[in-house]
Amino acid sequence: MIKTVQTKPYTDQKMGTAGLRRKSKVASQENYVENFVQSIFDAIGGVEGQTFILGGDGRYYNKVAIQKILKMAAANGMKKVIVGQNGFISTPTSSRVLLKNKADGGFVLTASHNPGGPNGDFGIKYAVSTGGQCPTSLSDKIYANTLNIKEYKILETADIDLSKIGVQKLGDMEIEVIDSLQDYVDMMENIFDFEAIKRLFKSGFTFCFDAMNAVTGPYAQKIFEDILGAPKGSVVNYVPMEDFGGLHPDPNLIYAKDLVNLMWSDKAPDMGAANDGDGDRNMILGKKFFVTPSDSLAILTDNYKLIPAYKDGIYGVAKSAATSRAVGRVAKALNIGYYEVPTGWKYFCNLMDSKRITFCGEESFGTGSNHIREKDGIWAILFWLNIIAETGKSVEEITREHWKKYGRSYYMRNDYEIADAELANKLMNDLEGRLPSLEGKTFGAFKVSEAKPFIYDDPVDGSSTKNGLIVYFEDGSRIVYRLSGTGSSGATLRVYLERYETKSFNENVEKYLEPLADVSRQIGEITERTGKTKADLLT
Ligand code: G16
Repeated sequence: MIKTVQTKPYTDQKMGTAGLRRKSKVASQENYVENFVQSIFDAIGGVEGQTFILGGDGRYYNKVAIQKILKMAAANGMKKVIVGQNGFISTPTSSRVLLKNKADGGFVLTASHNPGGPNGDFGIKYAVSTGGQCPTSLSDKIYANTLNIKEYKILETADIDLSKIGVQKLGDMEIEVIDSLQDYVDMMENIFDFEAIKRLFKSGFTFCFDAMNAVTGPYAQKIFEDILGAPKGSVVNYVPMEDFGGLHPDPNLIYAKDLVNLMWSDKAPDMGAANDGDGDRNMILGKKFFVTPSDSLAILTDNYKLIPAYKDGIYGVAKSAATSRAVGRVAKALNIGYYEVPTGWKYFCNLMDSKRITFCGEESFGTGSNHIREKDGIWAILFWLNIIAETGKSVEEITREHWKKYGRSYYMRNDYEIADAELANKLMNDLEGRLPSLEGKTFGAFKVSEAKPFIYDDPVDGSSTKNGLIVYFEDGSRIVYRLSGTGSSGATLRVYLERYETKSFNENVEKYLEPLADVSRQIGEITERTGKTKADLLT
């Protein structure tokens, strides 16, 4: 029976950089998920006759929310929902399944790289029919709906069994439970040279993939171990858990600690890699060697000819403004299009749809191509394995050769956790006001050449977005300031530092960037306003 439930609005359901992310305790309040989902259905003019994709990264509250969404979809007249078996689907796979089935939309229940569990975070990523996250114009409409919502519709029925592959009915709606792994594997086989990678593993190449107890474990075991022949045990932390076994599933040098320790030990395999909660982020490591995501994007782009799916040519490449400019140098050398966009994968999607770019990436450990409309962690790792298989060179050799050819962008992100979001907003607003007065001023060894907000005019839909503030220096260095859009409480001030070198390659990145970090605190008045003399997290 369809039930119309009276509800009261929540005022905090505005989406951030990638959907809605909140503490699990907040998201599990009465009608919280229901309000948000009904607001989406209403914002797109109802979902009657539509098909959606549904699944999540397996974190706490996924199971409950999936059942709610299925029952609401049925009550709102949806025709069909395609669900990952047991409710699991990675973000890249969801985008793939959405595009393949020409579906109208999709939900991935995840807070991405944020911790999970009752005391962790929960989230909902909402994608539209293009396979990418919903545009800002639509998320604004959804937010307005959440502020005015009075009722939602839900089917009163028992929970649905999502363990068996196949089709079942919920009221008049069809639910198809799929093996999302197979779909994803087929796609990867069509992009990369699996035979070459198999030969690489056969020759004794060693590898460790840390799934961080999150959604990509089963994908990784199947692809790397079962199909490509990496030795059993190469994939670790492969069982998805509701709280990620206490891990913070963010693939960086700080949170993927066990993998980092292994790669810096005498037992290090030839390559190490990790993904995040929902499988769209990646980290690449060699023996005692870290590849920054910015360099990784540049290296993949420079080697596109080695990959079967791209060997005949690529359109162009894009990066977020905060990402280092390494890939810009490659784009120039290859004479392909090059774009800088605000932070957020959705900004790449128009460029992909209009065939302006093939590859894109961000400093926040996201890399991808136009095979889907999300970043793709396993794709990036397979790309590296394919390059290694073709060149016979190690992760470190490939990266050092790249620096030799193009010079090196020394790059780091400094994060300051600021509990009082108001204080953080004021810091940014005041800094923006001071930008014009900075031009021509000298801070230590750095003279400001230009200082301005980053403004992106989308060449496809004509929209204009402001995201972050950039200070350029005469020696080619840069500082970018912006507030994170993926936190669940307070604010995180991100300060991105970049210096460019063509000759001697100083190995201690943190030390080399320290003078610029000092300047960033001075210019941003960070210490004065927050009391912090150094960042809480360096990545
Ligand atoms: C999300 C977006 C990314 C973006 C990142 C930035 O990643 O999908 O495009 O780069 O957020 O986060 P912040 O605003 O905190 O810097 P994910 O992996 O969390 O979905």
